[in-house]
Amino acid sequence: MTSRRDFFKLTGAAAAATVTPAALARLPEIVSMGTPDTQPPLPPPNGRPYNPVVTLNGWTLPWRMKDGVKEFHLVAEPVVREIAPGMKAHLWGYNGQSPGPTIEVVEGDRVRIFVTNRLPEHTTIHWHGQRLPNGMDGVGGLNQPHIPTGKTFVYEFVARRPGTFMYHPHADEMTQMAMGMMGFWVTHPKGKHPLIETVDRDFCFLLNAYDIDPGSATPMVNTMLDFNLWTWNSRAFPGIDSLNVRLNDRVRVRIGNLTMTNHPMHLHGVEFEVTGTDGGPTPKGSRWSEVTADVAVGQMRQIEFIASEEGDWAFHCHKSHHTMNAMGHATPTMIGVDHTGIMKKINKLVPDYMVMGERGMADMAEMEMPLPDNTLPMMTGQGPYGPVEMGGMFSMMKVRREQKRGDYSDPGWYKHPPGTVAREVSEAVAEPVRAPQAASPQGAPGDIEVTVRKPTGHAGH
Ligand SMILES: [Cu+2]
Repeated sequence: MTSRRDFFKLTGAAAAATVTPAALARLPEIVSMGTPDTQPPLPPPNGRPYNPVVTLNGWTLPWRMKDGVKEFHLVAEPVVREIAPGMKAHLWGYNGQSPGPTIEVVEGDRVRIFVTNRLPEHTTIHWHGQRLPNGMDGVGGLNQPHIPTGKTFVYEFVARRPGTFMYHPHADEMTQMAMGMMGFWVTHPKGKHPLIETVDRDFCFLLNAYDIDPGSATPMVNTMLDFNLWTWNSRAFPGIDSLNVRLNDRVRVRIGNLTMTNHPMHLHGVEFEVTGTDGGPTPKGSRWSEVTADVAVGQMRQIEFIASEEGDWAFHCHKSHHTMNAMGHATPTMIGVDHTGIMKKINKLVPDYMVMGERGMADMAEMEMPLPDNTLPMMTGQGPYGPVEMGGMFSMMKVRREQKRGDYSDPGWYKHPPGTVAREVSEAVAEPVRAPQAASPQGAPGDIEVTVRKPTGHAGH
């Protein structure tokens, strides 16, 4: 985190010219985060008690208590965000990162949020899902004038109902969200709530997506649907931290979707229930067990379960192209196409040329292919048994007997008890018994070879 002295250094002459020292003291200190690592939960130093959340590859914004009001200071600004080791993106965010810090308050708290705009264009903040006075809702032009570059606005309201919320601009929205401006908001219940369980671990993250050309660093902001980086809190696998829990912990995971498509979120190992949406906790009679919950555009879901099975359990979006990183979308399906003849001819002209995907795409996770600078491999990550062949919206929940209460550190790979891992068998495999071959439509008996080639170019996901 930057210190107060750093803050004065960062604000520079321009800010000092427009804001007097006395006015600066009236605003809460700006706290900034310099790393994309998951920060430990922030226990409340004052106010009503609660069990804090852990933001995946993120952090919670500290506040200042002033005359019984929780005061926060968000700074909208350009940031450099590491999407995964090997790739940094030039995004817009808040207080040094994208997404911005998580804001945690308690039902009934009066909150005052100062928003300083250090972007090259105007902005606002909309507090998604909150009950608040209309003039605090943050739709630029409709509820308030936009916050011009260099200016600070203040929002103030009471966090009236407990739940899972988010914040994002409602000004030049397509650009500003495509650049990474968003953050999580959790309002904890005051005291015991009949529909809200006390949990041992409470994780949160936002689903977001970028369109960044291989070899570049700035998202293309006019992209409507054809994004190529699918991220949780602006991180792609293997840059997404695992959710580390203790065996038999009650676990809550809160997920919000600020991409332009839906994400069926799938957890291996245990069943869960959806216990809340951005509308609040769900009635108990409406809950059922499932292992995949769709989070549609602009929606939030909180899922809950008992982590009763040890191991490293995959947790991912079930759209398989969302567990991949940037790739040429125009790659045709090459499975089953024999390139032997043509490769000899091409290699005479281009010695290093290789064909991708002849036996499926798994080769790509192992191939030592030169990539443009600042580009993630399409499928990557190493597990204890080899390449994981994933990217994008993929992580793991690591459930361990020996994980300490309150310890969120990565316990390493699961050590499977002997005899509990799928393994090779040595017996010979017999040929299958097939029905007699039918004649082809032309009347000639024998194999019917079908070559499928997907059309290149497409719209929509
Ligand atoms: Cu998805």
